[in-house]
Parts: sequence; structure tokens; C-alpha cells
Amino acid sequence: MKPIFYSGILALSMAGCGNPQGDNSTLRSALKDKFHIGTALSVAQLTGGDTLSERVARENFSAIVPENCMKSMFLQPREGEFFFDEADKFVGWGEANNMWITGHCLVWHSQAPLWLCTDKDGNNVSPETLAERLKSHITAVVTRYKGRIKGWDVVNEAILDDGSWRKSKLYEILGEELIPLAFRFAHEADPDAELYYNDYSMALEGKRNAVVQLVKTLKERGLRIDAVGMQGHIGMDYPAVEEFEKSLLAFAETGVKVMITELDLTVLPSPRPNTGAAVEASFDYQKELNPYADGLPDSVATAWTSRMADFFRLFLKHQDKITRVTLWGVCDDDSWRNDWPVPGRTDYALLFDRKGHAKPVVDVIVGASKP
Ligand code: 9MR
Repeated sequence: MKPIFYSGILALSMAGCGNPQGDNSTLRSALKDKFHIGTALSVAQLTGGDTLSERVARENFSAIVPENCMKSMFLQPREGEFFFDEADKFVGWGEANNMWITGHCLVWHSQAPLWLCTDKDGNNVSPETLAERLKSHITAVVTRYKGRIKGWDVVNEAILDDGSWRKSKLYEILGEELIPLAFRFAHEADPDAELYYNDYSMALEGKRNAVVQLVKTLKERGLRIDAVGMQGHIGMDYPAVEEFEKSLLAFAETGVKVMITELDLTVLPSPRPNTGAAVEASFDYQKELNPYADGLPDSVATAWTSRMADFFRLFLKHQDKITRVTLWGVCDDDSWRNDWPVPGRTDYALLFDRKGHAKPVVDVIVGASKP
């Protein structure tokens, strides 16, 4: 019995069938001895609002990360008031489906609750208070899932494209100590959990050098860091595969593993030169910026397949350095790319289409993964 993995008539006829373990034609089984193949899961998939993507995730992936429900503004919207319902469902789903579970993310300047950095009058808190608040947040979250969540994106996006520190409120108050502190608190809460630094635009030289330096500094200070997460929000003309590879090798050279943590490939035109994934970027909708609302022309789909395949070939080439490749969503309509940086567009960024069918690139990846 074939799973829904193949596109076309067979996939349609088999929709809903299980994915037999040990069948080397599936994404998960083909990559099983190479690296985890993961996906981000949304709340809709965990709560029954999107059963199609839930099924595709269950049948085709071996690792999961929460797209949103573990961000600090959702977990601790008010100081001391935790909301774990969705995160509990996420972890429970992962365990029930035998997934490698990553937590995302303990410290991020974005999606952090307002109270975290300010006092009741709206002024910045002292470094001691912020450190205490971060410790209490990280300890509560990591302890709750101790032994169940295998690795954490401890700090997300703290470095700008030119390699300088992001001047967030967190940085304004704690300076560079922010990162070592977060890694220390996470390690103290679960000494067995893997710990990662995660960022976008990692192929840029400035960011590459700064992240290498960060890993070295953490290691010199005796802090645990297991991997660097290269987000992988890529486009048809950025970054160059060679530049991505340079960063991958530079990170691995420091002695940590590399994870591709948030892979998606947009086909849409960008309203500005685009190399990043800064969530705050936003542009008004214009019809010309949404050229494929009625479907993707074959020529564009073929170019997309070829580029995605190039990246997977790179990952397979460096499988000794890579422990996980995670797509940022399951099916095309799940993708944040449909709404960023222009809302209401139709993008085709993921491995499964809007009907839950595997795209042709999946066959290419399976083929490339065979000895
Ligand atoms: O995909 C996520 C989207 O649904 C959220 O609105 C957004 C803000 O929380 O975050 C998106 O995920 C981001 C991830 O957490 C960190 N790297 C960039 C991702 C895309 O913006």
C-alpha cells in the first residue's frame, strides 16, 4: 500500500491511508538514517481545525516544532500566569506520533509579552529584574517538558544581517549577557536537553561570522550549545546555494551540529530586496504582487522543484553535519509566506500542495537519498 506521498491520481485514491513504516519511498523513511525531517505545526492542526495537514504531518515527517504556541507571549501573557494548554497538546501529539520534538522559542525579541521588559509605569526594568524574569520563564517552560522536548531554540534572531547585535529591548537592558544567561537557565532546567541558537539570513557573511563568534564565546564560557539553526526562508534568487553552504560549514567547524529549522521557498515577487524573515516587515497588497493566485505555471513549478532539490542535495551532501531539516509548515496554504510581507497572497512554499499531495520534489529527494 502506498501512502499519500505521491502526487496525482494514486495520491487521491489513497488519501487517508496510513504510511507503512519501513517503506523507503516515503520522505520520512528515505531520510531516516540521514537527519530528522520535520515540520512546524500550527494550533489549527493540533485542535482539529486542519485535519488534512495533521494527517500529512503524521504520515510524512519525523520531527515537529510549534509554529506559535510556545512563544513567550502565548505561554506567559501576564507575569506568573502561564497558559500551557496548546503547548501540552503539541507535545502530546508529538509523543503519540513518535516525533522528535523541538521547542520554539525561549527568548525572542518578537512575540514577547509587554510586561517582560517593563515595570508598571512602562519604564525598562533593571538588568537584574529582567534576568530574574527570563530565568523564571525559561525554568517553568523547560521544566514542564523535561525529558519530552529533546531540544530548544533558546535564543532566536538576536543578530542583525551585518553581524551586529539586534538592538531589542532585551538587548538594551541586558546587553550581550542576554544570550549566555538564557543558555545557562535552559541548561539548568533540563541538563539533557539540546540547546540551539536560531536565526535567518544565515548565508550572509556578516551574520555567519557573528554566529560563529557567538558559538565560540558560549563554548569558551563552558555553556552548552548543540546546534545552530539556519532558518532557511529562501527565495528563487536568494541566497546562493554556495553562500548557504559556506555558513553551514563554518557553523559545523565550531564543533556544533547544524539544523535547517524553518525551510520554505517562496515563488512570489518581493516588494523590496529580500534576504530575511523579519516578521515586522509589511507592505500593502497589490494585484501585481500576487501573480499566481489561480495556480502556478508549469515553468515556475519546475524552477521551484529544481531549486528546492538543490538545497536538499546540499543537505544530503552534508548529512554528517546536519541533524534535522524542518519545513515551516505542512501544506502550502499553512505557510506564513501567504501573508508575509504582503497579506493575502497565494504562495507555494512547502513540500505538500493545498490538497495535501506531495510535490514532485519529494520524489527527487527520495531518489537523491538512496545510496
Ligand atoms: O510562522 C509564524 C507566524 O504564524 C507568526 O505570525 C509569526 C510571529 O509570531 O512567526 C512566524 O514564525 C517565525 C518564527 O517563529 C521565527 N522565525 C521567522 C518565522 C516566520 O516569521
